[in-house]
Amino acid sequence: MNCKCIGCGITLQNINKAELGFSNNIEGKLCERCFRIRNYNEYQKVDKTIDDFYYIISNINKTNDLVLLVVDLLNYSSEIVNLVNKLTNNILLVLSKRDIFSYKISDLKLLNSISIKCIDKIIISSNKNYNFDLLFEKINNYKNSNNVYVVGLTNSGKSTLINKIIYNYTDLDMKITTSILPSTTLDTIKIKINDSLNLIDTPGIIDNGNICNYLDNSILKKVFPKKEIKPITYQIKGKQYIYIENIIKIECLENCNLTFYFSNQLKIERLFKNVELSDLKLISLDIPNNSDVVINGIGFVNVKNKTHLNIYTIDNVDVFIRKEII
Ligand SMILES: Nc1nc2c(ncn2[C@@H]2O[C@H](COP(=O)(O)OP(=O)(O)OP(=O)(O)O)[C@@H](O)[C@H]2O)c(=O)[nH]1
Ligand SMILES: [Mg+2]
Repeated sequence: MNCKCIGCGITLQNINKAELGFSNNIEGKLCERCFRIRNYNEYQKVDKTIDDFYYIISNINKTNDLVLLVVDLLNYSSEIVNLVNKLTNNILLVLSKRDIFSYKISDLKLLNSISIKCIDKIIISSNKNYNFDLLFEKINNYKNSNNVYVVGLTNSGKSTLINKIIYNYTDLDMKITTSILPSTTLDTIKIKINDSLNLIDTPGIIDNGNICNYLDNSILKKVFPKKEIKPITYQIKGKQYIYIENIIKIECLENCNLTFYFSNQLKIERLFKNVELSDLKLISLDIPNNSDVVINGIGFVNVKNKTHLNIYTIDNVDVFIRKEII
């Protein structure tokens, strides 16, 4: 019988150390990759494609089961809309990582910033165990059968959410592997929460426009906010440049106020001089009043008064304007 890794769902094998799922002991519970993430914080990137994921979605569509769609507000992109359009099941929208936004901003405001077709929505924080009783109640109210799928983009916090439900509402002594790297969960993992509820974790969909796909582990560690983001405002006078690590440069050509909602671990610098950064592409944007400029996967810049910005970032990364959410 094929045994699956309880950390990431991959089928265990003891033949090829270089292949996914390797474990010396295939009757054991964890593959070597999960063991290394958990014990040494050693991350091995995995190349997955969107097709691997849509195969799972087509199987979910064959059921009538409830889907929890987990969305991280720092990573809300058109890929989520594509995903929703492909799903035929009832969706309970779960906005994750509430803790990274100040509690002065109301839940309602954050919830209203996303409009997708769903039967209900809720905002939670797994780190702070925020709103889990209500989430659990909603899951039980809306489920059509014993099975409930947990889907979303990579890194949206699906596995961490399931771990919190295991911790809060079961006596199970187990955890799914979680990490800062995209594609931590590699295949479906079915967890029996009680006699009438199984939660099924799924591999996250890869969003090619997300900057995290193109960053080294050292920067990735700083990209994900571990606590509340303290926004930083710059009053720009004349021509100035803002640098975020060496991965984003913003050229401001006129007076404006820019407020940055990025992890405070990232180095954000304002300079009067232009430093050439190789391999970054230019995106030139005319920004209307009260807008956010979203740099997919890392954060957004709030702009109150209309202005023009030249944004340089890594090729393939989505940069787009939306109506401000805060
Ligand atoms: N601040 C904060 N971080 C969180 C929260 N939930 C998850 N994270 C972090 O988000 C990252 C991704 O979490 P995972 O649970 O592995 O995400 P996932 O959706 O299962 O990712 P894949 O398996 O790759 O699809 C980890 O670094 C988590 O610690 C939360 O409530 N607050
Ligand atoms: Mg996962």
